[in-house]
Amino acid sequence: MRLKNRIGLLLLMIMLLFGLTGCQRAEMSVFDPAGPVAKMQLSIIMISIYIMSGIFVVAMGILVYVLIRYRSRRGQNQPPKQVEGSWVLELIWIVIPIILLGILVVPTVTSAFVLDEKPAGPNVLNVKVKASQFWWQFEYPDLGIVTAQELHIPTGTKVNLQLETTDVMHSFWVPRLAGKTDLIPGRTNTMWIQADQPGQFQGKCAEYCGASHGVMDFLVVAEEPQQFQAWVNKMKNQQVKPASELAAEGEKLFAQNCASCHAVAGTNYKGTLGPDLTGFAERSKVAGVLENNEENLRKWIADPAAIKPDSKMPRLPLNEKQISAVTAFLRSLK
Ligand code: HEC
Ligand SMILES: [Cu+2]
Repeated sequence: MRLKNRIGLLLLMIMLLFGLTGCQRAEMSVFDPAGPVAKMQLSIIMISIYIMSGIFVVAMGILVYVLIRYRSRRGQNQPPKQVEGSWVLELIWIVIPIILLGILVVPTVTSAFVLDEKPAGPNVLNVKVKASQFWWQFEYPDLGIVTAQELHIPTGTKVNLQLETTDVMHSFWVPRLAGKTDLIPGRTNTMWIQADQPGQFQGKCAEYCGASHGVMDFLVVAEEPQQFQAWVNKMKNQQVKPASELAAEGEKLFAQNCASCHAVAGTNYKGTLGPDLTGFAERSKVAGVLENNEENLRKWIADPAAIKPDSKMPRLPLNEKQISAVTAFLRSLK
């Protein structure tokens, strides 16, 4: 091999190695399922991986055998014996794929039916998921709660999701809980998820939807049923009392500048163009991507598009002091 080619090959291998390091992010791995839906889907993935690995090994084995056995040798100028129209060979490579496809089809179709069935019964939680560029709303119609970016669910419970979009196509994907389902303008798709253990599961929009598609993140927060109930009670009985003079000042600014788009339970701010901010201080992220602390919240309010390009939240004409006040108000929403 030429030196140039060798260097090229080496670089390619290093690149492939970097590719593998991507597998480290276990929080987004379908190979680490945390509920029955993801487990069922993983088992189908594993069957196809086993089948494909088997085919790969056999095909490569035959290839290597043929390469060695029939390679041209010194002093030999006749081509090897040619095979044509062999019934036996033809049958072998028709029948084997049919068998393999059969092995794949049975569990795939069975699981498709199981997953398609809408869970019913008193113990099922219903959630309406509404996606907008570039955020997620979660509404619990039976509980009278609306929240955003963080979907709270009780463990061991089937959660029925009704998926809708207010603008373009998006896709709801929480790799550790279930495969993707698209949200399509003008229609309602459904899926269900369940988390077996408490934990936080990273979700992502998986259908390109605009400049900030890559940061259209959300979290599924699975809690023990009692803890979930405590969260529900808290969300339903919000009493908004600004904790300080600064926060009270912030509330006034909020009413003037923000309430046309944002709602807060327990107040008369009812905007719906942006995420519901009830209990905002308890969320772990700002806009689904930044850690929820004072500094990041200020950054977000000062210039949303710097964090999420083309964000539908405008940059408002607030000075530093006013941003401090609004930030103090939002941080008092517990
Ligand atoms: C024109 C409507 C509009 C106005 C006015 C508006 N926002 Fe927003 N806001 C949005 C939208 C839309 C988003 C979601 C952006 C995204 O994540 O892409 C958002 C997101 C947010 C978030 C992140 C919420 C979350 O769930 O993490 C905060 C906090 C916020 N806005 C605060 C404010 C404050 C404070 C004001 C007033 C100073 C304000 N907004 C004014 C539309 C608006
Ligand atoms: Cu998207």
